[in-house]
Amino acid sequence: MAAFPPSPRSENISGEKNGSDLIQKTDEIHRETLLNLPTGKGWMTEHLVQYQGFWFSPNGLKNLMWLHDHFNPRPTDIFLASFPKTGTTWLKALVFATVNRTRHGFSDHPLLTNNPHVCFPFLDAYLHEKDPSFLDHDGSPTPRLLSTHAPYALLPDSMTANRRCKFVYIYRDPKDVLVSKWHFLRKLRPQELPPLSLEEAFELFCRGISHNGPFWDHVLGYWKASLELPEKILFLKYEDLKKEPFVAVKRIGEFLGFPFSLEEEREGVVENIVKLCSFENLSSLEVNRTSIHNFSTDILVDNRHFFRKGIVGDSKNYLTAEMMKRLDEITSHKLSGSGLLFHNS
Ligand code: PAP
Repeated sequence: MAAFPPSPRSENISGEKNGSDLIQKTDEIHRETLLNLPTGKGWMTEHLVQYQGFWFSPNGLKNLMWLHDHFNPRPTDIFLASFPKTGTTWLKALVFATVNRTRHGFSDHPLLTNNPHVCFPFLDAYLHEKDPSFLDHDGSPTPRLLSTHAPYALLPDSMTANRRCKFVYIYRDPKDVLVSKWHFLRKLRPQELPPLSLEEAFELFCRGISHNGPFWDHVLGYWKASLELPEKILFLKYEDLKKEPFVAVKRIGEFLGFPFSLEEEREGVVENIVKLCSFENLSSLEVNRTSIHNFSTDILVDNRHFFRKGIVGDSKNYLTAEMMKRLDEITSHKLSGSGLLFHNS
């Protein structure tokens, strides 16, 4: 599917060396698209823009355009896809630890001194500021682990049509997603903008005006693709990971082509991964309590903000019964007939 208007950028600029030239030219090419889009109220920026039914921050959409223009997936790439605040940080840690378990010992593991977002970079938060060739020359071991919040329908064909690249997707009860997102973005919202109340955030979320939203369309896009391509997309639920993390880790290993041997299971390797990546462990590490993650020049996040409570059902402490009911109704309506359920039990 052609998600973005064709542009001559790849042919014209691929030979140029200077990253800022590349950025400027891509900006010029896409400026018209960006200027003419519908806008809605932003959570962290003044507004979000709507493109092909989905909402993005203006820079978020530019990043997606960059992905289309410059990203060359490798057949061995592993992508983690998610709607924001559905468990990305946790799943990054679990996948990184699973795939690289023969490279790193548990006593001096990279996840003990690096936030999971460092070990497993975001595609969408880097490209528009950098010479994209950094992805091809970063020396990262195979398989590359890369993540995206982009909706499935707007990913470049090179990522979706390549049968060998694998995706792991995580979803979560939207009531908890909304509350998690509101807490998180409230901390990142610039002081120049008036605060965003939970009631306002709720209305925006229900109307789908949320980064990479509507939430339900995002989930359904990956859900349908996972039904069509079960060997390419593993569909996971945050609540299931909380309930049975050992089962989830074994499934992840099997799906990605790194199955756990009986010997590894006997030696407790799965347990060690689950323990290493647990909320209690990750959130107590020095790096996740005191350091800052630099996604781009305009997005700096205290690592501790990625670890709030990490529990199921916290939304009931913030949303009224009426709000919960309305969100549940939207969810049942949107997902009816899809075969996807959101029960937490
Ligand atoms: P992102 O989109 O900004 O990367 P993401 O990691 O998807 O955020 O979601 C953050 C949520 O996952 C937080 O949920 P909460 O606000 O309801 O608490 C965060 O606490 C939770 N989380 C982070 N790490 C873990 C973990 N190891 N286990 C369980 N939940 C976790």
